[in-house]
Order: sequence, then C-alpha cells, then structure tokens
Amino acid sequence: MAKAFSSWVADQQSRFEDVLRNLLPSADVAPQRLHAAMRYSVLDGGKRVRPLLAFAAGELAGADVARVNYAAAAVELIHAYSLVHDDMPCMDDDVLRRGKPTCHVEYDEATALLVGDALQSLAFQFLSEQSLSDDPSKQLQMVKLLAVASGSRGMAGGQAIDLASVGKQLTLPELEQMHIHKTGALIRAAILLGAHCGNGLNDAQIDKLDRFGKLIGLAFQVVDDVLDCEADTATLGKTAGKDADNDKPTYVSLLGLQDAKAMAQRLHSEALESLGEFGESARRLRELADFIVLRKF
Ligand code: GRG
Repeated sequence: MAKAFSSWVADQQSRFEDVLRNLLPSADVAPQRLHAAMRYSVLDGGKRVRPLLAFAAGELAGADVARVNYAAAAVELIHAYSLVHDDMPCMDDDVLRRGKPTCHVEYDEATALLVGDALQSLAFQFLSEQSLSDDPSKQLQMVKLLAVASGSRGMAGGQAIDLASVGKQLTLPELEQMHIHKTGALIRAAILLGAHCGNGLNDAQIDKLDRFGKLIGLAFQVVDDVLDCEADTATLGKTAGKDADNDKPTYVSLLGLQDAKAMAQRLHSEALESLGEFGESARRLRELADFIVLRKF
C-alpha cells in the first residue's frame, strides 16, 4: 500500500534537505561568508513545494530519483535566489523569511545580492554538469526551460510587472498574467523538469502535465493572496498583510475573499481534470494539488 501523503512529504523533505546540504558549497570553503549566506538562505526552511512537485512528476515519468534530485535542486535554488532578492530594500524590503531574519538583515545587502547571483549560477551548473536524460538534446531543452521560466519572460518578468503595478488597479487578466509569470512559471518548470528526467511520457501527456502545472501554479498564488490576508506572521514565517500595506493588487483586493477562495477551488478542480488519464501513478501530484489549495501556511 502507498505511504500516507504526510509521511511521503516528510520523507522527501528530509531526504532532499540532505541532498541540498551536500550539493551546496561548504561554509569552510572560500569565500566562506558568501557560502555561509547561501546555505543560510537555502537550508532549514521552506515547504519545498517545487521539489516535491518535481519528485511527483518524476515518479509519474519513471525517472531515476538521483536525476530528479539535481533538477529539483536547480529549481529550489532559483526559488531561494528570488526570495533573497525579493526581500531586499530595493524590492519588497522585508525582514522575515522562513521564520528567520532575511538574508540582507542577517548578512548585508551586498552579500544578499551575491547570494542570489551565485544561487542562480549554481542552479544551471546542476542542470548541465550531470547526465539528467539519456538524450543530450532533451537535457539541453531542460536547461532552456529553466532559463526561460526564470528570466524576463518568466519569473523575473513577472516580478517587474509586480513592481510596476504597486498602487495601480489591474484587471483580472492582467493580474493573472503577472502571476503566471512571477509564481507560475517556476512551478510549471519544476513539474516539467521532473518529468523530463524520465522517459515514460509522450508529448500529449507532457502537455497535460504542463496544463496541470499552469493551473496549480495560479492556484498557489491565489491561496498565497488569501493567506497573506487571513493568516498571521508566526504561521507564515514571513510578514503577513504586506500586500495590503504595500497597496498591491491581489486576487483578494480584486475579487474579495470569498470569490478568491472560490477561484482557488475552481483552478484546483481544473488542474485535477488535466491529470484524468494518469490513474494511480499521478497520486502524489493530486495530493500535492490538494495541499497547495488547502494549506494554511
Ligand atoms: C527577485 C527575480 C525576482 C523574483 C521574485 C517569487 C518572487 C519573485 C517573489 C516572492 C514574493 C512572493 C511572496 C511571491 C508569492 C508566492 C511565492 C513565490 C511565495 C513563496 O513561495 P513558498 O510559499 O515559499 O513556496 P517557501 O518558503 O515555502 O519556499
């Protein structure tokens, strides 16, 4: 019988923590302070939602876990870099992340900038120095996939739209475009990279998985907006209520709390529909979709 979801998550999180601990440069190696700050920003925190999605998609595609480890680590490093930079005074200017002082508070701004830069480079090192696919051209595609998802046509572009939209009234399609890029692109990439580490899926199935990623990535953001409004700082491990304080357009400010929650439910159902054909092998992806929508932190 398959493990309960909560034990599967706990096992994956602790196994993956060891993977990251081993892959990140040691704080004893020069430049020690930068390496210590990189480890501070990546280790011992975070839900690891993107790696969990990569592992679940890898399972579905029959991938070797040793390969998915590198793909998942690459995505998590890009995510950690984005959080470090997002928290800096020139962006969101926050002091708390994952229940700890933010990187620039614990270290300094210049170090935080370099931490983001170095994590981003290391992510691409992981994707390129190991064999992640039997087909080298597919591996090249994977590198491109993460580059596009994190660059100006993906996460960084979404962040640019976000910064430009402070104090403005966005329409629902505009808000959706922002989040499809800022949050959704990396979540989608995590799922696809996990799947590409295996050979078990055809193109049509990869498209279904991509649709699942798009919908669940958006649902993740809608829920994030709801939590920013409903949960407290201690539960979130980051400052609650920042969106309203910063006069940022969110699903809650645009739709109201009840309709934002209904939208998350709708996206969740549509995401599950796109996994229809996969049966039991997509069990973990379905459970992760449930977690993303029902989470309280
Ligand atoms: C600086 C290029 C650049 C991009 C920043 C992702 C992002 C773009 C900013 C983070 C700000 C934010 C609160 C976004 C909303 C959704 C989100 C990505 C939340 C954080 O992700 P979680 O909940 O965090 O997966 P943990 O800590 O669990 O990993």
